[in-house]
Amino acid sequence: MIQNGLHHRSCPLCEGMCGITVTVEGGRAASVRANRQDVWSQGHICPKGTTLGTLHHDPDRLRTPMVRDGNAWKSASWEAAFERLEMLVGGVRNRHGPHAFAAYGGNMAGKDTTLSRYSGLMLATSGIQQIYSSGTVDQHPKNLSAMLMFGNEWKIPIPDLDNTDLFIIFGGNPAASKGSIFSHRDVMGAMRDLRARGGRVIVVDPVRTQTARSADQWIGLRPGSDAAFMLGVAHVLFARDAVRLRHLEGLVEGLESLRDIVGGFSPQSVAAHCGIEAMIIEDLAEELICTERSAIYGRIGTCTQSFGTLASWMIDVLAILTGNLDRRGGSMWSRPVAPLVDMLSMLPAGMPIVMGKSRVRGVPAVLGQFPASCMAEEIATPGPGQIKGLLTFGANPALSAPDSGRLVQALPLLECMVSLDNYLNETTRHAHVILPSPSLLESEHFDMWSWVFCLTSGGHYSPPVFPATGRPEHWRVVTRVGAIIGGQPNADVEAMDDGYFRGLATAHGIDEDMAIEALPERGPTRILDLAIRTGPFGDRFGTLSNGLTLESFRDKPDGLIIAPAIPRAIEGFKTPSGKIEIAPALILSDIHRLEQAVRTNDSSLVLVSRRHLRSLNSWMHNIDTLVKGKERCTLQMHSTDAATHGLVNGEMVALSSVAGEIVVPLETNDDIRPGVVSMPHGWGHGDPQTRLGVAQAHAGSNTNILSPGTMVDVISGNAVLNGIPVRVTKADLPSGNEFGAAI
Ligand SMILES: Nc1nc2c(c(=O)[nH]1)N[C@H]1C(S)=C(S)[C@@H](COP(=O)(O)OP(=O)(O)OC[C@H]3O[C@@H](n4cnc5c(=O)[nH]c(N)nc54)[C@H](O)[C@@H]3O)O[C@H]1N2
Ligand SMILES: Nc1nc2c(c(=O)[nH]1)N[C@H]1C(S)=C(S)[C@@H](COP(=O)(O)OP(=O)(O)OC[C@H]3O[C@@H](n4cnc5c(=O)[nH]c(N)nc54)[C@H](O)[C@@H]3O)O[C@H]1N2
Ligand code: SF4
Ligand SMILES: [Mo]
Repeated sequence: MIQNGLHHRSCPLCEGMCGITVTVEGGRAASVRANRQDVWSQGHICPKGTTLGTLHHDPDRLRTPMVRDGNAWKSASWEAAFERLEMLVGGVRNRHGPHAFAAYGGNMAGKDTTLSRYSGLMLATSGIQQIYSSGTVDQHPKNLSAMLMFGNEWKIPIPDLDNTDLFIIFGGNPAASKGSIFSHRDVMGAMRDLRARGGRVIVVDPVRTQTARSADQWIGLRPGSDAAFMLGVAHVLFARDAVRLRHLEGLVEGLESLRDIVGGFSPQSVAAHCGIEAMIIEDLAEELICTERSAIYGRIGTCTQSFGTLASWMIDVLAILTGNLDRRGGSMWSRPVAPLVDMLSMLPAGMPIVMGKSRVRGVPAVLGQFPASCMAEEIATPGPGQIKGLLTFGANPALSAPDSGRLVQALPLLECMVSLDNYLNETTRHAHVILPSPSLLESEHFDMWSWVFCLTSGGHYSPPVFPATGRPEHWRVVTRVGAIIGGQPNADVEAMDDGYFRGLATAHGIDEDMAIEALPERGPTRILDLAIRTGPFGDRFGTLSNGLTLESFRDKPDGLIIAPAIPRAIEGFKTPSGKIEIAPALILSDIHRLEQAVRTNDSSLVLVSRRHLRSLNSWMHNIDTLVKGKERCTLQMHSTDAATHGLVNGEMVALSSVAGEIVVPLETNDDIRPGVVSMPHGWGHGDPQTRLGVAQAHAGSNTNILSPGTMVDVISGNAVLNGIPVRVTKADLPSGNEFGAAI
């Protein structure tokens, strides 16, 4: 039954976790508005959140499974779709053995609540060993540095913006992204508050973004030079004898090794590589020394670049050297109410951090994942071990992954591709079977991921607004897909779910029989309840009085705030020394590559990426209100560079790299460092085989055709999407160029 009236929930689209109200009239979501009563967001919202109703009613959103015969798609019953999948999987397993399948999980795999809880079970039962994800096109370097420094890939320090005196952002633009690996109700508002109380904000970014324009200082460094920049800052701290571990004294291992490394990176020696005056580095160090509390934050610009792991590491190194880690007003660790992430690490216990070798390129899987940029070659290169079957879930690598031109050529070679996705888009059009999730308004939601990145412990349980009728429960679909790929098509999914739940309970020191008796109803809700009950504020199944259960959130439609973050170093670290490892050997092994780069000083024109408030990676471009208006998929270039190249604002230009070439409108602008150009990712919706009516009319160009698969951050394997050497010419000139790129 669809209930007309006002439904309170939280928006799942980004880490802002805004409280919203959905007004349902006549069975339709008539409007979505900010919920001023929401205890977390207090009325904050952005244009994307207001479109959740439009998204639900989008006629292109898939409501039934789809199966493909040649180029013809037809809607199928769930049983028919599973049968087709079973047949295709059987063929792949017979011809190529049980290990010919790979999986690629994307951004929506974390936000589709059921998928986020069941993808671990699905992957485990599928027996898939080659796991890829958008993680290696995103935060993998930060996962690696957190694992090596603090013993847990998700133990990522979060800036305590509300209590700091100095906020420094490297490579993040919360004005567009709303914050990432940093959940805050309103980052820009908190920056204003900080400045109003006499604090300072510094933004380090090759582009003078809206965030940079709202700061006290913009440092427009060269892309990829953050690690050298921060080593220069650390050099000054050591040289002035200003390293102050404060409360971390005795908890840090490797300080002497760090001191030795840092000695080689004086501000003068790195300034040319960073493309700024040495004095800027010295002044920043000075400001860190003189400021009581500082919070340093790095995001996608520090990860998806040539020295992603070194830059991610140095952010936390500077926090340690100034005594600002694990301290109010510095950077702290969260205490999520429902810490599912601890349960579902991609790296099973006991597995080495770096393991195996990819077949074609010979690179290791880091933290259990092969680099996304390897996937095209693993599909396209014949020989034993070639990928013949692919499972994608909540991902659109045809637009989002590096070298996407090659990937799109490789996908048709697959003998079986199944996608858990809600659209027939640039990736899923290559699938043989697409299995849709319920819409976001047909799903329950509790943002287990975003609270992990939040220095407030709290929660918000949102029951579905609309019933997901005429389909099996989503968890059954996800579990069954894993079983089919694993060669057990007739497996009992209920028994699998019970087994999974028992395993999770045991892992948390809870008696499994007692847990299953207490929570007999199968599905994602009981996993959430288990996570809350075994979390830091949980009731441990009645053992702790006043502890939380899911019930505590059910009658709190405006959410529940529990507590602020507290220092956690005292809990210890699962590192080899049991302390914070400030100079992990694996990270130091990459210093030599940085030293070489610092000496080389490349002066090519380079491409970086950007985001926009009204867009979400590749997939919200099918909503008219978000794409209408001024063209957003443009190449931004400094006006002096445009003049040098003989180009004018608004004209079409050909943009090429070693990987390929695209044509895009030019937008000149003086808020970008000369020598750097910027493009948004996620566009390029021109493929007529997709079913995205609105997006096709606002197609744009796919910047990832230009991201070479060979450009990776060496130790993490993460894609380099920023700092790509490119050439820009008038679009009507012959396209052959020094890179030998093909269109
Ligand atoms: N050049 C460049 N490339 C980038 C980036 C960049 O900055 N520059 N950023 C990178 C980053 S940080 C990321 S995270 C990746 C994202 O990479 P991906 O995760 O591969 O891409 P998305 O566009 O987020 O795709 C989400 C998919 O989920 C589907 N979907 C929507 N709703 C649902 C749902 O409810 N359930 C399911 N199962 N699916 C749903 C959509 O149709 C879409 O196919 O892109 C990366 N690519
Ligand atoms: N509206 C909106 N919100 C989103 C998303 C979205 O697509 N749209 N995507 C979500 C996802 S998946 C993610 S991961 C987050 C990302 O969140 P953010 O990291 O805040 O996202 P961006 O806006 O891409 O900001 C990256 C910045 O890094 C800069 N940069 C590029 N190269 C370098 C470099 O070498 N060094 C430095 N210091 N800076 C550099 C770019 O110029 C850009 O301003 O956003 C999330 N939120
Ligand atoms: S800021 Fe993020 S959570 Fe808030 S409405 Fe926008 S997309 Fe949703
Ligand atoms: Mo991301």
